[in-house]
Amino acid sequence: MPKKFHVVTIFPEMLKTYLGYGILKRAIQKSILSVEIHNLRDYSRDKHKTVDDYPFGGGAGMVMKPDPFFEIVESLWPEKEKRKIVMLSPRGRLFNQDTALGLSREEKDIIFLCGRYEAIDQRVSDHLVDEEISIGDYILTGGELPALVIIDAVARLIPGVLGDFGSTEEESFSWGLLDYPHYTRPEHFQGMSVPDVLLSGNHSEINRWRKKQAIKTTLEKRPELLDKYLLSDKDRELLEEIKEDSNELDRSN
Ligand code: 4FV
Repeated sequence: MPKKFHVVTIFPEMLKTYLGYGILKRAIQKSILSVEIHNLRDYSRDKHKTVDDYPFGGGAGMVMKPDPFFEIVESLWPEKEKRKIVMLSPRGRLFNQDTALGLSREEKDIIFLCGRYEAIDQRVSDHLVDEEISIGDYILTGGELPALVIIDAVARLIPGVLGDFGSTEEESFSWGLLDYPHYTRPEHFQGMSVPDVLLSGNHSEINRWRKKQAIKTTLEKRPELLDKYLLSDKDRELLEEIKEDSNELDRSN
């Protein structure tokens, strides 16, 4: 059974474009993934297919009307137990790789409600939405990009999607840490070379170097992630080495 996403938007073409390329396009062609896009305007009952109106209480901008959202959900996904309705909004739970993993294991169809204008009428969130998700603390012009970000991050965790484009197994090697440095040909470029260990063919040494680099990079750039990361004894050994290396560096400077 393909992993089923639905996206409710007033700009369907915007999504079709992004989904028509690369790994996502291939996963959809191989029916590992299905993304159905629905135009909210088709569920607006007035002859002008209006989906927004002036805010009660005044104020700038327009608010999206509740009725087209209730109309599409009640007509396409009446069974609550078979659907998970996700509204993209800056008020939502902050999206991260763990959220992506959770959604990749979700059995229900995942339905994204994409807002435009100032906001969506609060009654949609109060009575229809199962979860609000934010992709970050900034304000966008619409929920379409957040929906694509989530579909992209979740899709690559579905077995068979990445195929030989990389593997999430390998990724889980340093799940929760920042990635280690990657190199490819040419070996020598403008006087810049590649760390010898990567040319050694010694895979346990290569894995050790990669894990050390992942811990070092995380310590330098996102130390708060390291606090959350469960260090093994071997990792603790690498962390000590990293600290010694930097003390040596300080001493030598
Ligand atoms: C957003 C975010 C976001 C708010 C009003 C769309 C905009 C406009 N969604 N993560 N950050 N949404 O900024 O998810 O309708």
